[in-house]
Amino acid sequence: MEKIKKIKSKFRILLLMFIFMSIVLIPRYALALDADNDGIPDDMEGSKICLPFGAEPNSTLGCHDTIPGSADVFVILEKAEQSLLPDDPLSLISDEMKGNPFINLHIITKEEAPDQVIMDPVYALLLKENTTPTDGAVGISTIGTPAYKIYGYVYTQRIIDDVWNACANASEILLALGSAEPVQATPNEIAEIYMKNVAAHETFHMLGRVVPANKKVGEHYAQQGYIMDHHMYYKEKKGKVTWYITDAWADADVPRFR
Ligand SMILES: [Ca+2]
Ligand SMILES: [Ca+2]
Ligand SMILES: [Zn+2]
Repeated sequence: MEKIKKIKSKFRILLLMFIFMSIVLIPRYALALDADNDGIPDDMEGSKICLPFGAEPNSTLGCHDTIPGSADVFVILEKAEQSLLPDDPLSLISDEMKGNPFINLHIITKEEAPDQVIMDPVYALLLKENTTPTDGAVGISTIGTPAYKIYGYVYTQRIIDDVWNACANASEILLALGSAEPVQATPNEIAEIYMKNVAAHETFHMLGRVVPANKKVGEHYAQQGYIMDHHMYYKEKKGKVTWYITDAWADADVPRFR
């Protein structure tokens, strides 16, 4: 009797150890496969992803270099038929984040990622241009990660109308970019950087970036000078209209993938 008990308890210890190891060791091993946390496994980093996923290299569609240690972010930019977007609408991401180890931006076409799929479980973010002119938000998107299929909008005509309406009776028009001193600018120049700001802002919402909410005005308040917590505003004084538009990123502007 005594002997059987002993064997049973040894077996129980072994069983518990096995369960413990399954819980603790296996997930750790799985997580270690994607060191830069962009959904692309380590053993594929540094090589090309050819789209649609699995397409032969040198196919008519694109192959994209991935970078180990840098988040590879894929964005489908869906312009309106009569697009009002400036050239390179995502330049605030590609310029400002250059040298930042976190972002390697891939702007791709719908044909390259039908259904937004890059590779399971990585999706391209879908940023659409909407030229609806009536009042409303200048940008909207789902807060998420590339692990989900999500999309957002930038409302280009509303942005242009915003700027032109504000400047309609101005004797002088100025633009203060980031923390720089205001300089003279045209409404078109202001609308262009405004659209780039909104495109970058919505893209980063789709990467899970939010700022801590302010008690009174929520997440979009103009005070820190960062793209993610700033809506554009202007001041008018004796006919002089000054726009304040942010083109800087916060240190914590790190994309989230899971
Ligand atoms: Ca990776
Ligand atoms: Ca990467
Ligand atoms: Zn926002």
